[in-house]
Amino acid sequence: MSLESTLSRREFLRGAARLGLTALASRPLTALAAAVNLPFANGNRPLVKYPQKRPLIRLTTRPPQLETPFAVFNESVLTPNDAFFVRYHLSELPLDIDAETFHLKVSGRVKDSVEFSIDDLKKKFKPVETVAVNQCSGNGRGFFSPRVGGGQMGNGAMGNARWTGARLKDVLEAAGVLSGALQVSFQGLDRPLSEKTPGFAKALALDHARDGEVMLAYAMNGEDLPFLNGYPLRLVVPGYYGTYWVKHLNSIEVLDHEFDGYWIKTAYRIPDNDCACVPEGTKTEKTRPIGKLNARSFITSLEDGARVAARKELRVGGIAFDGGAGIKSVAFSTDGGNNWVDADLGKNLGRYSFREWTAAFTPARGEQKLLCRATSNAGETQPLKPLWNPTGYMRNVVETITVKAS
Ligand SMILES: Nc1nc2c(c(=O)[nH]1)N[C@H]1C(S)=C(S)[C@@H](COP(=O)(O)O)O[C@H]1N2
Ligand SMILES: [Mo]
Repeated sequence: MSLESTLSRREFLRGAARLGLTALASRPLTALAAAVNLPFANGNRPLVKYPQKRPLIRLTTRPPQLETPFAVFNESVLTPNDAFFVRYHLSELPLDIDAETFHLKVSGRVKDSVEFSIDDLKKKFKPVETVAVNQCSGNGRGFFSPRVGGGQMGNGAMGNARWTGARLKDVLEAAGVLSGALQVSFQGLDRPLSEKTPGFAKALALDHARDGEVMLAYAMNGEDLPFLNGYPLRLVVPGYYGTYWVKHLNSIEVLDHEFDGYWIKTAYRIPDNDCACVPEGTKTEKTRPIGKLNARSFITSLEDGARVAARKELRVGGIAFDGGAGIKSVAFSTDGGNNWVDADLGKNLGRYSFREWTAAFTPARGEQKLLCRATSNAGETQPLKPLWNPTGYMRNVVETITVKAS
């Protein structure tokens, strides 16, 4: 039941106008002359300005899929809302959302089916805040070799924000979860173009849903969520890949059985082994649903190919994160990985956040290969060679950039 299909085109446009999103409802968006070249085959992408967003790297138009230009990650440890990446699977976006009439419905194995407005969620439940990384499972897929199908993204399908909302635990408690409940499913208001495509729904185990950390977020970095990041309400699942962070969330159902929707049963699955990987070019036999983020780190203060002054000390900076153990250390190498030093870690914004790091570097004349490698408090570290899987998920190889000193 798509809301849009029950509305006339005129009403639809009126709704979009209210949100200032007519540019999304009609076709042409201000295509800027600018473009970027992601460093892999067919990596040429336009930089396009969408409502509430600065120019971002466009992967697809319908639905809009936008990647954050990598330099943004050097701007601030919290990714600005207007630069935060955008990922959708379905084409029909709920441009007619009205925060005044919007309701989140909680139903299924509960004492009472209940509905909450955004105002209810703000007033009836204690607001909580978490800084957490939202990263797409396919972040960096464009670098897979051999190449794999799916959105060919660079490393800009991630972002770190301060999320504010109600604890899912508290909202489930208010509805009264009944015995026999096993999982909780979530669906948003976006819809497929064709009835044959399954709506975007995900599920979590009941214990996970009630862990006190999973959140119904109505604010991001102190402001309403941008429309394209799930306005007016989204699920935030700290430490887990973005696929679980359902946007435009209006329906929660408590299930007495295991959820068997397409987006968990068929899509977003990884090889069921320790590395979530298989030999290059092979298929996956046994799979499980994707789960927590693995450890990653990036140099953000210098671009690959940057020119630096020789024999002058500079500080190299970057970010690191993992699935919630928190970052213990970041090792930094300036000689292609032969020698490593411990970087200095920046302020700790919580174990789900980007952690900034810096390290001193005095370049010798010529080319230098700079690497960084995060280790989590759980002892997890990044592989020196990329791990491969046929869906292009969970890339976390140690990244290398080359700088030229003269
Ligand atoms: N309703 C809805 N929620 C969704 C999706 C979607 O297609 N529809 N995509 C998911 C995926 S795969 C990712 S990576 C994140 C991206 O969040 P963002 O667009 O706010 O960056 O949203 C998730 N939530
Ligand atoms: Mo994703």
